[in-house]
Amino acid sequence: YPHRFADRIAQNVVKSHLETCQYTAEELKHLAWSLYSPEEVRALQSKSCEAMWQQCSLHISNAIQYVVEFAKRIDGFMELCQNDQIILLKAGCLEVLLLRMIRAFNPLNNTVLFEGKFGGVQMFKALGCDDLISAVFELGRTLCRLQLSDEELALFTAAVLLSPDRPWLTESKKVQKLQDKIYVALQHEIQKKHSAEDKLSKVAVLRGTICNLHLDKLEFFRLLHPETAMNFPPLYKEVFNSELQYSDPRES
Ligand code: 4D8
Repeated sequence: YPHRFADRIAQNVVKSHLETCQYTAEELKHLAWSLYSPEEVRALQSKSCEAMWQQCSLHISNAIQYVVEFAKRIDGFMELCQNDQIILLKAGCLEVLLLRMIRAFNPLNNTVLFEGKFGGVQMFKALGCDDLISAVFELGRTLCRLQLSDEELALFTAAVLLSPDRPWLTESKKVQKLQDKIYVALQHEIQKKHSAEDKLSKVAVLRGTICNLHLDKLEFFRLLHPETAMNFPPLYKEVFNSELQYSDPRES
C-alpha cells in the first residue's frame, strides 16, 4: 500500500477543511445566483469608509477564526512549538483566506459572496482601495481557472500554512517535513483525477501561486489599516487559550 500514508494525511486535512470552511459546497451552489440588486449595491457604496471597513474586517476576522481552527486540526500542527504556530498563522492566514475565497467566488460573473448574496467589485467601492479589490478579484479569477476540488484546496491551503520559509521559525525543519507530506498527498490527490501532464502543471502552478500570494498590496493594506488587518490578540487567545508571550523564553 504505497499510498496508505498519503491517504491518511489527505483524509485528516480534507476533513479539517470541510469542518472549518464555513459553507458546504451544496450551500454555495444554492446561493450562487442570488445577486445584490443595483439598489443594494448603491446602499453599500454610500456607506462611510469607516463603516464599510468595520463591516469587512468583522467578516475577515470571523473567517480567520475558521482558518485558525483549520490549522489546529491538521495533524502535527499542535505539536509544533507555540512560537512557530503563531508565526505560521500570522504569516499564512490571509493567504489561506484568499484561497478559500474561491469557494465563494463566481468567475462567470466576477462576483463574491458577501453577507449572503453575491456582488462584484463595485460593492466595495466605499473602502476606497479599488486597486486592492481588483487585485483580489483578479486572483479569484486566476485561481478559479485551476478548478480546484475541495480536496485539492484543503491540501494546498494546509501546505501554504505549513510554509517552512516563514521568517523567525525556530523549528523550520519540522515544518518542512509536515509540508513535504502534504505535498505528497496533494500530488497523489491530483493524480487520482487528472492526466499526467495536467497533474504536473497543476502542482507547478500551485507552487508558483504560493509566491504570488505574497501580494505587496496586502502589505500595503496592513500599513493602511493595521488595526483592521491583523487584530490578532483575540486570535492568540482563541488558539492557545492563554495570554500571548511576545518574548522569547530562552532570552530571560
Ligand atoms: O468564507 O466569511 O462569509 C473579502 C471579504 C470571503 C474582502 C468571506 C470576504 C471574503 C475577502 C470582505 C472584504 C474574502 C467568506 C466574505 C467576506 C472569504 C475584500 C471579499 C469566506 C471566504 C469571500 C465568504 C476587501 C465569509 C477583499 C478587503 C481586503 C483584504 C485583502 C483584507
